[in-house]
Amino acid sequence: FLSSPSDLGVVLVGFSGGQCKDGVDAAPTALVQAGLLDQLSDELGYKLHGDSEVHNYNEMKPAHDEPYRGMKNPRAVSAVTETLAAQVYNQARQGRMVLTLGGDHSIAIGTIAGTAKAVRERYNGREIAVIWVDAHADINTPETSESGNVHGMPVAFATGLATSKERDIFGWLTEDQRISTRKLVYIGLRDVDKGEKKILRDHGIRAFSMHDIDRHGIGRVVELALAHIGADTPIHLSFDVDALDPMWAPSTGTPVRGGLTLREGDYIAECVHETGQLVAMDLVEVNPNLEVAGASETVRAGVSLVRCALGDTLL
Ligand code: NNH
Ligand code: MN
Ligand code: MN
Ligand code: MN
Repeated sequence: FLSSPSDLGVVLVGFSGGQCKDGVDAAPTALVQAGLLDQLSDELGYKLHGDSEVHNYNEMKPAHDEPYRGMKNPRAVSAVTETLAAQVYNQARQGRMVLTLGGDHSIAIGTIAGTAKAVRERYNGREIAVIWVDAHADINTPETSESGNVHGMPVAFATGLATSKERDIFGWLTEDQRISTRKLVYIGLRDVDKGEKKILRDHGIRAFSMHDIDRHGIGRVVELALAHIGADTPIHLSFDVDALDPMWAPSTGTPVRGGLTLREGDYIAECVHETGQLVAMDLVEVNPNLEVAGASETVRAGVSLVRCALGDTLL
């Protein structure tokens, strides 16, 4: 699905408005300083396009931004993700793989919108699949959310389970930017809200929890997840670093114990790469300001996940 497999569109998103903890906006800088982009070009042979500087999207502050349907910072998150959707679209439409470094997970409203639209245009109407690797399902609607944090809602907006008529509060999202719940698959879930469980059940959404990984092993789970998507579908991989156990990724806003080992995370990324179907990846929720002792470990884990998804091999 990529016309130029060695061209990579890079989008660096310094943004924390989808949740309440400062610092997640510093992740792209930390990942770049750890050498990620240099490694992608020098070791993995990618030609990099797009951002060489981090966008400080926290500066995109609307004059007023009171909560709407319980959502916090709704206009700010909407404006940032709308801008991002265009950025990702402009890279993806040229047949480039797109790597987005967040930022909190609300940014996936924009990245998925950009990928979905570009792939539809390039491949006459073809839909993308999304593999969402996360401790959380991020499929709350504004009405089911207990926190009001938009980073717990991106999948609801991306699938159209949540919609809005306010143009400046996600009303800009159009049908060609959305994905189907049938082409969505989760890996790593272990902290799913009550309302989210009902949504997953009601819509028959394919989800592999940590329980499934314990029972079947990561090898079988990834095999089943990819089989659900099918061999002919472009894949957007949205990787929340909190899918990893806090042992490997302590510096994140909402760590949940009992998660993936770093090798299991890397294995998922490696297998997605092997399909040849990967068109976009997000790496989100690295927060170097939290658990400062573990920040460099968390950044290293993030670097490793991206390298694996982009084709680093062990042998
Ligand atoms: N489900 C909770 C919420 O809606 C927590 C979401 N937190 C995340 N998601 N880090 O990945 O706010
Ligand atoms: Mn730019
Ligand atoms: Mn998430
Ligand atoms: Mn999460």
